[in-house]
Formats: sequence, structure tokens, C-alpha cells
Amino acid sequence: MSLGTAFVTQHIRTFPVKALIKHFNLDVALSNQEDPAYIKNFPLGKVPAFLGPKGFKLSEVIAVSIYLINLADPQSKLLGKNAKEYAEVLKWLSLTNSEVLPSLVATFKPLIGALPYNKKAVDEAAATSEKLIQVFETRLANYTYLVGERLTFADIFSAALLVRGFDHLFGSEWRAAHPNTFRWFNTVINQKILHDVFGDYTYREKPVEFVPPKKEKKAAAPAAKKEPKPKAKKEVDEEEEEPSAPAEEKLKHPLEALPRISLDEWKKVYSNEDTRSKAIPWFWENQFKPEEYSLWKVDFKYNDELTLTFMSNNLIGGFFNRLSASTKYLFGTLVVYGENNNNGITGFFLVRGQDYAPAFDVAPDWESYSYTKLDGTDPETKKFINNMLAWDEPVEVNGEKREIADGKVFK
Ligand SMILES: N[C@@H](CCC(=O)N[C@@H](CS)C(=O)NCC(=O)O)C(=O)O
Repeated sequence: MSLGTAFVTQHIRTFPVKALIKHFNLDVALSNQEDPAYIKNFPLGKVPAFLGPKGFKLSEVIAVSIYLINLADPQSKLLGKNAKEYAEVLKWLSLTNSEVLPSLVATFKPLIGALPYNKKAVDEAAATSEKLIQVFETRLANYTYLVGERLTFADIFSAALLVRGFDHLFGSEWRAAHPNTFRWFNTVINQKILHDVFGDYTYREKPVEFVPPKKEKKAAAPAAKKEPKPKAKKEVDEEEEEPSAPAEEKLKHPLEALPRISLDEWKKVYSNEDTRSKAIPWFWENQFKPEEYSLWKVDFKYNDELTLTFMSNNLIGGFFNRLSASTKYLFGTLVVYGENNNNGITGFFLVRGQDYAPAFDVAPDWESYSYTKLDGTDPETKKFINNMLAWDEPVEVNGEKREIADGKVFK
């Protein structure tokens, strides 16, 4: 008989549960937050959650995990070998779940634009994370694992949740400064139980950086409080002006070397003409020349961290602001598909040249997106791009049709 149903998503707290079910080969069905049984039984709308026979329901990841381990093997050493070790396992689970993960989230979400940015709050959260990580660093200086001398669920759970830190914040410098935590994480994330759910883990080089959206130039800067300048050399307020790069540096961009079909005319056509009847045919006839331009599907890597659709759209807006140095080399659209608390970001870009990196790496958050080269002669690809220009059909994501909720055009 089935042991029950676990409700899981791409949220990080559901990974330990997915890992346990697979590891112990438990007869537990997997379902999601759209399941009517989930909606009926879990009013907080949080994952993971578990529904067993006879109406037994459980939420809170620690409770669900311990229940599953006990179902699989009441003697499991994953929970420690005695009462003291069991208590220590619980201590690490609680510390990671209620202290470490929230402070990591409070650090990186504002940086990637998934929460409003406030420098003081981010700095404080980063300091709290560091203090907490030092608890790991100290323990792991003399021990291989968090509890006892063997792998326990404390390691599996904590490493799984720390993935979010490594995804966004823990670049090579951080790893060099936290050798014990890094060594331990790398050991644990490569254990079969976690490898089965995370695959090969790729470390990032640099932490994600916050870049403020570009300030809009003020039409008329209020001059009231300023001393009148002896000689009014310039009309614009000097503080508002961007320092201009030396001429030599301006010519350096590798993409400048390519022969150039400008994007300007296309951008006008797209803004002014009817999309399906005029702009799309124009794009394929006059703009997309495979010798000069390449097409890329662009997807946000952390859709599970998105909440409200308008915030996802703001995230796109921030990314586009930070890409503005590449306006000459790029045109594209990104859309938000789905609904609040269940949405994702996808779209396409036309990129000058055959490589995406030189055009995108001006935005510090460019690595939060994945880039897949598209074949402009493939009818399915054309259909996708045409819809990313017209936004009049649902997008297909993993075989499922998802409505477009919002979107932005980079031009
Ligand atoms: N205290 C709960 C927190 C669970 C939680 O906050 N889960 C997040 C994902 S990690 C969630 O479900 N958020 C609601 C949603 O986005 O649908 C636990 O430890 O299980």
C-alpha cells in the first residue's frame, strides 16, 4: 500500500524530502501545489508537505523528513546512534532551516532583484550568515561531518539548503576563506543521495552583485539649492552625467569588429508596425542574418524563487537596465509565464555575433540566466520566437501550456 503523497516543487526545502524518498525507494507519490488534496489540507500553502493514509497530514520539512526516515528504517543511523546524537542532528536541522537559510535568502534575493534592495539590510543579513557559517567552519575544522564521525541527515539536509548560498554567494574567494565548510559541502553534495537530486554541482566564480537600476536623467534638474556656477559650462547637472570612457576604450568592444547590420531599423519596425502581419515577416527577411546574428533562448535559472508575477517582471526590468551597455548588440524579449507563486521567466534574444557572453556579461546577474543557442531555420524555433514577439499564445514549458502574464522588451 502506498505510504502517502509528498507535495514538492523546485523550492530548496523540498529537496531533502525528494532525496529521502528516492534513497529509501519509498512508495510515496509525488505531487504539487496544484493538487486539490494539497489545497484542501495545507492552508499555509508551504512546501514540503505530506499526506498519509487515513487523513494523516504533516507539514514542516524537519517533521516530514524525520517521519520518512523512520518509516524507511526506524534504526537508521542517519538520525544518529544514540539520544545525544539524535538531539545534535535536530540541532543542525533547526539551525540550518530557521537561521541559515533565511539569512542567506535575505542576502541574495535583494541582490538578484527578487526582493526590494536595501543595502543596510543586505549587509546585516550577510553578517548574520557569516556568523552562522562560522559555526560550521569551527565544527568541521576537527570533524568530517556535523554529528559524530559518520554522515547523518544533519549533513544531507544542511548541504541541500546551503546549495542556495553556493548558487548565488559563495564564489571562489569565499570558498578559499571557508575551507572546512567547502570541503564538507563538496563531500556531501556528491553523496549519491544528494547527487541523485542535484546532479553534478557547478560552483560559481564570483558572488552575484547588486547593480542599481540606471538613474533616469532628469529633464530639468532642480537648481534652487545650488550656488550659481561662475561660468555655466554645461546645461546638465554634472552629478547626473555618466563619466565618459576614453575614446580608445569605447572602440574596444569585440562585437564592434563585426560588419554591421544595425538593430535600429528593426527596433522601429517592431515598435510601430503590427507585430504578426508586418514586424515578424520583416524580422526574418531583413534582420536575422545568421552570419551576423545568433538567436538564443534565455531562461531564468531560479524560477522556484519567484513569487508574485509583477516582481518577476521587475526582475526582468532590472536585468534589462543592467544590460543597457549592450543595447547596440542585443534585441530580445523576456516574458513571465504562469501566476503568482508559480511562474517562470523565458524568452529569446537576437545577439550580434555567434557568442552570447560578450553581449551579456556587462550585467552582473547574467549568470542567473541560461543561454541556449537556437536554430533560426527550425519551424518550432520560429514559432517560439514569433510568440515571444507577439505574446498572443501560451508558452510551452516542459510540455505544459502556460499563459503569459507579463513581459518586457529589450530594445
Ligand atoms: N517552516 C516551513 C517553511 C516552509 C517554506 O517556507 N517553504 C517555502 C519554500 S522553501 C514555500 O513553500 N513557500 C511558499 C510557496 O512559494 O509556495 C518548513 O520548515 O517546512
